[in-house]
Amino acid sequence: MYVRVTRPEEGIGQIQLHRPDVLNALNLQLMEELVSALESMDRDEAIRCIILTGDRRAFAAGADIGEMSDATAVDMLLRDQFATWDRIRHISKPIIAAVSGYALGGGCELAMACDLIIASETAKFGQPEINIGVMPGAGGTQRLTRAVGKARAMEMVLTGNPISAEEALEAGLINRVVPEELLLDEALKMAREIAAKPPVAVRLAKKSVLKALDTTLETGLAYEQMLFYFLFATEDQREGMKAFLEKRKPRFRGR
Ligand code: CO8
Repeated sequence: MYVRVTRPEEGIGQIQLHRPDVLNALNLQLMEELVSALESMDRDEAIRCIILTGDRRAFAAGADIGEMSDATAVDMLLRDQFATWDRIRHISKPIIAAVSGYALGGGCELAMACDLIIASETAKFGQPEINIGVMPGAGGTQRLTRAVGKARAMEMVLTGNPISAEEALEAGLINRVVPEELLLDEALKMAREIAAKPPVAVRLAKKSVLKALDTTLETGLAYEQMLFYFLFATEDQREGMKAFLEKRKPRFRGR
């Protein structure tokens, strides 16, 4: 197994990439295991937020170069690895990437496919594919550009040079930077906070924010309004607003 699945606390699922010999290079098997684990947590009502992490040296140093080096275009097409990657987009629960060390190529793209990124001071984010004769293929030209803007994305993709955690923070790619030893604590803290919120509202709010990256303002606003109305069909809306008025803590049930 190349992923380790745990439940560090009630309501929180954690997946650790575990191919340390090759800096968690993302081969076909690892990706399949990862996406299956994400989907199984997505189906599990007891889990409300997911943490995805690597180890101290690497979140992931990219797709497995050995696995791709001899492939032809037709091999790649038939392998259709992106079908697996695309399944990550359909995970409805928030995923927090806790990144230490290298997040390069597919590793950076994987972090960007998550909803929030917390990095240790040692993290490095980059799209070095240009150095091995290709270009990003799993969102590196699209999500990165949306996150950091054209100037910085263009520089990262064309030079292949990585940026530090501090630079990534300043560019708006990630949410926060913490000392390495506090990385998982900080991810857990954020996950705990999200896990305490009403799950249906969390799920639809995630969907709506992602929609903003994908559509016009008019369509996005209409989409947001529909989801907002829908939440008035939930018990948690009643409970949340009633609790506020009664000056007590709400008890959300995910219904
Ligand atoms: N693939 C396979 N093996 C890798 C990878 C990788 N991406 N990265 C590191 N490794 C292996 C090394 O070969 C080495 O193995 P061994 O010990 O057997 O020689 C081991 O991990 C340790 O690596 P290094 O000795 O190189 O460690 P250093 O600390 O000297 O360097 C670096 C670390 C800078 C991260 C360096 O390993 C490196 O440059 N790695 C490659 C980074 C890269 O180019 N990533 C992009 C890959 S392409 C990609 O991600 C495209 C994504 C498209 C979507 C995916 C679906 C197809």
